[in-house]
Amino acid sequence: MDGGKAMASEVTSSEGSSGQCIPPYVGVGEQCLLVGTPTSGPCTSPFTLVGDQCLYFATFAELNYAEAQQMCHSLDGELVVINTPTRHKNIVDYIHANGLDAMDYWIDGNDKVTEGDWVFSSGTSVPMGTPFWCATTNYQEPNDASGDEDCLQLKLTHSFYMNDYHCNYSRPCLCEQVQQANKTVLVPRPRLECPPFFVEVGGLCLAFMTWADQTWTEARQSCHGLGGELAAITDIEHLRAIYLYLHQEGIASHSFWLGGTDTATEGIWTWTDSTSVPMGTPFWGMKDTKGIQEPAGGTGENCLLLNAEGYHYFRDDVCDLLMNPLCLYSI
Ligand SMILES: [Ca+2]
Ligand SMILES: [Ca+2]
Ligand SMILES: [Ca+2]
Repeated sequence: MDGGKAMASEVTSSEGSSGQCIPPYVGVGEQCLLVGTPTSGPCTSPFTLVGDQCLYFATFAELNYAEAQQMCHSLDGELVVINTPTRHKNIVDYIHANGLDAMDYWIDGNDKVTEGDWVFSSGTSVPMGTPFWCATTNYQEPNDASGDEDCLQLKLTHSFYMNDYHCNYSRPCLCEQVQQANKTVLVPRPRLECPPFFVEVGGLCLAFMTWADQTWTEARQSCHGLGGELAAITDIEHLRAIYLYLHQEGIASHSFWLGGTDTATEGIWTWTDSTSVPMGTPFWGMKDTKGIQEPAGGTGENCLLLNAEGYHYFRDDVCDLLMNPLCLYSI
């Protein structure tokens, strides 16, 4: 794994209460580091050079296809495009050489629009047949099993040949750093101002950690691990931008912790920096249609949730519930 080293500026310790590193960080010696961070070369952290591609193996994450795409976007990447036999071979060799061979990986390609018409997210065609797709003497993938396999993966039990699979199943994924126009030349695109795992939404750098189901306190630690903080949303335009982004990226079934709490004084909602949480409409959702508005949970509900079931309005909920962190990186 490229030595497992990280650039000094990228070293961010992120230990949970158990003393273990919080994904995407992994333990290297006594430190928690981003995996595969290259010390040099054309790839930007946390991508690693594999053949002529800069790749990131998100081995820690169990994500459906849309979630996997969103994670890659948060790294200024996409799910990896495997469009030549050499790239396929390079990746499979790397998987075996680095002990990454215990799982399936989502890769770019789907036939959602027209059954049997496999396209990359760029719209170009996925190569069919040998030596890409799995085949036995009896059958060949893609087989659209159960009439419901529209997303592309490299499958462990198919020896990392291509397989069509159920888009809603949770699997790790393989991201590729998006390069400049000529994809055969490794010139990294200049990074947006947001660091890895953060994506620009409404002018903010936000990390939607769909792979972490955590209490509010654990979620805060995870945000700290990425160099951020549980998000404070004070501009209603930002809430609108988040709402649109969740639907655009297909992750609107997720609920996210924000940094608001009234644990210190019941009814007095503050962000983690002690500034006030805006109250009322249009931030907080309705509890019912008889005039009761959130927050309505009293002393039993002291943490601020963007609840999918509540259409991502502000709602108070039980701090020990397991939800996804929504982190903000302050530039
Ligand atoms: Ca299909
Ligand atoms: Ca299949
Ligand atoms: Ca409360």
